[in-house]
Amino acid sequence: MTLNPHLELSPEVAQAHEQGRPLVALESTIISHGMPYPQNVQTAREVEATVRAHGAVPATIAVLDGKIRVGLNDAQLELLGRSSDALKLSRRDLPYALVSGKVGATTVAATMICAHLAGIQVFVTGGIGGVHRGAETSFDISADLQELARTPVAVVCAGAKSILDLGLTLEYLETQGVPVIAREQDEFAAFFSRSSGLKADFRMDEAADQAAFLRAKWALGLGGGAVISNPVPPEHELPAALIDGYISQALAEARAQGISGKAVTPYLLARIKTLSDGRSLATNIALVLNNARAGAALAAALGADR
Ligand code: PSU
Ligand code: MN
Repeated sequence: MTLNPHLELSPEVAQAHEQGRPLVALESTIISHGMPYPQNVQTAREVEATVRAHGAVPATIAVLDGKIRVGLNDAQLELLGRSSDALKLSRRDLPYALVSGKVGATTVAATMICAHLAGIQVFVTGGIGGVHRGAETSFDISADLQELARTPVAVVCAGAKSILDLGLTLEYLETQGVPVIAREQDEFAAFFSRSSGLKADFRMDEAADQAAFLRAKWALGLGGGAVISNPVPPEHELPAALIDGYISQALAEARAQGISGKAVTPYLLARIKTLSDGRSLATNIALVLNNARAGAALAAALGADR
């Protein structure tokens, strides 16, 4: 495979590629916009270590110095974690980040694009973007959903936050032909809580079954990705009633302040963290680590049959 000239693989990722070892992509917006410093950098390192401990090679993705970096070293993770002006990159923003030379953190959408360019089929994150509450007037629907429809990468996540309208998010994914596969339970996971009250499309607990599904999907030429919903471990779950109160308050504040566009999600995440006195952050970290285990297993299962 010839590598796209805008990509730069780290030595670890390049070697894994040559040896045909399973790779797991990781996003960087969760570092720059999703969590505060220094927990963001610590978590990024722990997630990478967890992927390695479970038999796969981590590839955290960001745009630095005009290159799409696939696999970041310690200094690069630290730079992203400390940066207060990193760009939040979705599909539309990637070329700008390359030509401007600015520091850019990739969202789910942009990470999927870069992972696919690098030949990586599995991507682990915390939660995906989705259809926002009130989208019928704001039109705020994350570009993550369109990306799932077009780019062939499986996204392992703890569902989506109920800052979003989860029912509409599932409807949108259905329309776009994106399968939602649930682990451990029949329901789509609700990020801080296991239960969303909404059924996922399929239940597959085993990585081997998820891998077989993906192979069949791609062999049919259907393209696009899939959502693998992995609920937060029960001991780290936050009660839905508690978190719902914080979410309502954060949403009301965002509306009152006229926050719009790509600033909405980072604003809500930061407010919920403050309102919950840091409890949301502890849950967020626990669920990402849990997703790293499931994602490494899936990458290994997919790789085993290449
Ligand atoms: N949801 C989270 N944490 C996050 C994000 C979403 O629980 O960090 C980030 C991801 O990078 C996701 C992006 O791709 O926010 C979605 O932003 P928007 O809603 O503006 O599309
Ligand atoms: Mn949006």
